[in-house]
Amino acid sequence: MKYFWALFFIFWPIVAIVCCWIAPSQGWWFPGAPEGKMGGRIEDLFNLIYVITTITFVGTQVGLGFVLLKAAMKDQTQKAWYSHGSHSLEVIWTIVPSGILLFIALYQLDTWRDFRIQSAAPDQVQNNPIAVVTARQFEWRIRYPEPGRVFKNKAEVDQWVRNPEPGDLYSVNELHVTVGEMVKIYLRSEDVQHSFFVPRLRIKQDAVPGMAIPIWFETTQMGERELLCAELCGWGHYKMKARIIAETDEEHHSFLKRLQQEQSYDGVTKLLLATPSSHKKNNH
Ligand SMILES: [Cu+2]
Repeated sequence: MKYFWALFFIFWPIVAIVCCWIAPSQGWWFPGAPEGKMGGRIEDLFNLIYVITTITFVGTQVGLGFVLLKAAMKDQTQKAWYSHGSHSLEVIWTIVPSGILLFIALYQLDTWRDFRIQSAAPDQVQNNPIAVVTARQFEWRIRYPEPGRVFKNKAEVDQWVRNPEPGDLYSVNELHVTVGEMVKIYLRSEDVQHSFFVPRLRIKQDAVPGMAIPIWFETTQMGERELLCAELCGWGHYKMKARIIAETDEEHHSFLKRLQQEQSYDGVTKLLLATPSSHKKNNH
């Protein structure tokens, strides 16, 4: 029992080292390699912080285990000795973490700018949003501008983001984008706080009620990738799974066209057109 706590606290850093070592290769953090340039840069930052926290956790646990082990090995008849703290130690463990945090804050500035600062967004997406994505309990509602809609300036974009227009097109839990192209969406929430998380792209952004937050990203591969909600937003949080579908320019146009046809369909015309042939069938 003398050595129990010492061994207990030495055991956990060993588990931590093993887990941290195998986690990236096992895909425990992210599914597969990051997609796009931005995905790679975000993953690099993630890995940097991951290494720092691993070293800190293991370091402090080893320190704790060492102190406990030293105490357990001591002559048990000795009187206890009380410390009233150490000034120099306090200074060291205040300055070192502050320095590390300051380093992370400065080191990530470039990525933050390219990913978050509106004026740094590429020209082609400045006044060219492809959709407004509105999170609500418990789904993602997507509103595309009418095909061919051109926004003259930022004020017009802001106006459109907040006020739907008659020609807008809608879909649920399926965001279509053009592959290989930087696209910009506006993120909104209808009720509580949600979080737009695309693991493959390494993008995560909160959807905050009352705000319309622009984000831009690029897909490099055709096909589907998951879009999840990363903020516990209520009992049905687990259901907020959607897809981002990257397709060619042509496919994207025909998708919007199809959506437009479906939504402008009056519910009668097709039926009337279909009647003569069905009559024929019946006569046979
Ligand atoms: Cu949610």
